[in-house]
Amino acid sequence: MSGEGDLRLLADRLADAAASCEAVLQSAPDAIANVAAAYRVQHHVVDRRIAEGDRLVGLKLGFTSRAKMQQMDVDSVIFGQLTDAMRIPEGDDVQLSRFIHPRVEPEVAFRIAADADLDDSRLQWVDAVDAVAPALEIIDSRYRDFQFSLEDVIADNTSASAFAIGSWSPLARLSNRAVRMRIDGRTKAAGSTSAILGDPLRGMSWLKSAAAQHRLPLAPGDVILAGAATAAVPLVAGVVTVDVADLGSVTVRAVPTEKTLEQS
Ligand code: OOG
Ligand code: MG
Repeated sequence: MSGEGDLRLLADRLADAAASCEAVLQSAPDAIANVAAAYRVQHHVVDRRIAEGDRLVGLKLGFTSRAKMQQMDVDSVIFGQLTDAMRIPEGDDVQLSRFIHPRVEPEVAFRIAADADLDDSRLQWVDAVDAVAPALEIIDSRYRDFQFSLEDVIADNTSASAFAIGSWSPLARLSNRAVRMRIDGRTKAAGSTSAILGDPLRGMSWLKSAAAQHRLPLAPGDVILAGAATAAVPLVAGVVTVDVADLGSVTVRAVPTEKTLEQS
């Protein structure tokens, strides 16, 4: 059984791994007793980022598609927390040196309407969404070899590391839109939005019940990443583009870090 102090130590280890880009070993089998304890570690990890200056900007869902569950051998939907420092403006460069062993995956994002009253218990969260956009997520497990248990990955803020969002469109039905991810023009993954819980908007109903159990810090204007439609692929240097049919695309450029030349 882990006390709060032990969970805080685990959180510090994960936060240090992210800051130093050095992977850590998975936690011992009994170190995180259950999913509830794992979310407590996640809250400590995120609280530390906030103490260091980050601002929460939304939530992400994980393992909402069979492709992702099979890839990582995990079979539960989970949530993580997004901060402003993780956001890459559409079209911008992102330095690969920020990450340990990054992977990229195609997603869709929802936006919570500015006038949504999330404290109203009668509100269906699907009704709180006013816009949708193509998105990509860069995940970067802090665990060695990208190997983890369900509790480990929840504690590690669901491998959240960076994300980019394309242009917002008014909310529309999203089932069965073709999704494609390319790096330097070469297709790396292809699928459909139906792979995400049958319809990505279902994730909002899942979040509403998760919010009833956890301290979920969602606010009007925040974004929700609905989870990857396909398995993730290793992120290498190049231009990464995700297209979602009828929604448009989002692009970032992953760049290797220039080595500083020693002056002689
Ligand atoms: C965990 C994050 C899962 C998704 O979209 O399914 C996720 C991982 O695969 O490391 O972000
Ligand atoms: Mg994801």
